Amino acid sequence: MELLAAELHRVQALKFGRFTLKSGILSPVYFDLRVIVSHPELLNQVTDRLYQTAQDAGVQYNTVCGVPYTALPLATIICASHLLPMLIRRKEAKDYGTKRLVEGVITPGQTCLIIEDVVTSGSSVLETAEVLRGEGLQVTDAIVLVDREQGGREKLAENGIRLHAICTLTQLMDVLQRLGKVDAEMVENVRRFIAENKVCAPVQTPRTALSYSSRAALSDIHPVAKRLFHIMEKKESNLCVSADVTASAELLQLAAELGPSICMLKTHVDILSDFTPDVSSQLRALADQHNFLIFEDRKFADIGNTVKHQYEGGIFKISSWADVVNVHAVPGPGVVQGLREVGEALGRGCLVIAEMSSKGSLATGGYTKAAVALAEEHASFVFGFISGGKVSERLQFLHLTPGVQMQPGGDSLGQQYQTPHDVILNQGSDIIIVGRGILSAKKRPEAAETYRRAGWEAYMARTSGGE
Ligand code: 5BU
Repeated sequence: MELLAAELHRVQALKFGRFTLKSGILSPVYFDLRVIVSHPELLNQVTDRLYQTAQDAGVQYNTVCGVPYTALPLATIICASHLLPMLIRRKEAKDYGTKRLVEGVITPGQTCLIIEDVVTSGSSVLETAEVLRGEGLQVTDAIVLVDREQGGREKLAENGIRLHAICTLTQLMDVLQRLGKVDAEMVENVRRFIAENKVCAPVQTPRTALSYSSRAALSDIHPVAKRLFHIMEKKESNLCVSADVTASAELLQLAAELGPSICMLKTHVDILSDFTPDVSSQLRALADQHNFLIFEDRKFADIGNTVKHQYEGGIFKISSWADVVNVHAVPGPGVVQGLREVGEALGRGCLVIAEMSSKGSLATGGYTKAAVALAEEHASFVFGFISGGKVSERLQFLHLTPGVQMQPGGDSLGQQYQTPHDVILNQGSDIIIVGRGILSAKKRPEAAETYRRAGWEAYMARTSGGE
């Protein structure tokens, strides 16, 4: 420990002074472990200790992944020395396109050990864990060189990850003081800094910090989800407008005017008083022109054979123009299977209603859990949920939330509203569905832009939680 501390100090992998951290707080100590690649003996020493720490803790794992970028060489050395298969996580935030998020052979169900240099709040480790979990791997443990003791251990524990550190910042300071490398005043400064700057981890972290485009690149992503994630990122919009109007001309006007601001338009085609097949073709053309998806909020809830006809036939022929429909879980798997027989070949997708925004809704608790299980069992056709917030850990699933207005509240018939900020940032949902909040505004395009910006800002705040 003394040798390691002295070496880290000698190569200036830790520095003392006044440093502004990424979070904006002023710290008396700063770690820059990138330099250790220039000191091969130290590099070997660090990687030996990391490996040994995992061994001593009895951690069971099949593969190893370093948090990019500093820990990449650390993981590489550990894997090469101990003949362990490694995985590499890509960090680029955008433009994944066809690139994979994780390189190497992934065997779903296997356990991957995470290696990191320094843990502060734990969010970097968590982000890598989310990606690995999204690929079907288990993540149970992370090994780090230094734990800065600022809440990372607790935050990781809440997310099912045990943190094992070679040393804590406090231990490191004690050793450096014994070695005469730092004085008592500096030790006290750092002690006070640690005590005063615990990053308060929320009790639960329901949201994902992963970007929409990163999620589009996950394996097993549903083609409709992939398209939607790309549209959202491109248009900087997680807004779905609920076009609850009764005249076809008004519906088409809404689609044309709000098209540039939205990622999706939600319809209730059966409330139109003057529907003709021409309306759906014109709507389809507008969706293609403005690059948004059409979601017919039909809430299918019958036996498979009946919903199949309701989806494909009648006067509305929903499957011929709607990219997305939704189902109640009440009938059991048959409702999804029936729709899938029609929709899958057409490249359509389906959402399961896991929760409802209305007061007294029965879609709670055990029902919600069963709805999530139904979606998971039919992920070849289902790509997400209607819910008040995040209900599934599967990152490939989207969560869409209705009952959104700028002010919390409700209407006289039981509708209940949350704000865009609540829905995206606190509840961990992906898309806000807004009807009257926009429809009742004098200038609908401006109101839509206001909601688009609010939803996007909440998303940006959610994804920028780096260390
Ligand atoms: P509003 O005007 O923003 O309250 O409209 C909400 C829309 O979302 C409306 O079309 C409802 O039918 C739809 N909705 C909902 O409000 N709550 C739900 O749980 C579900 C759908 Br599912």
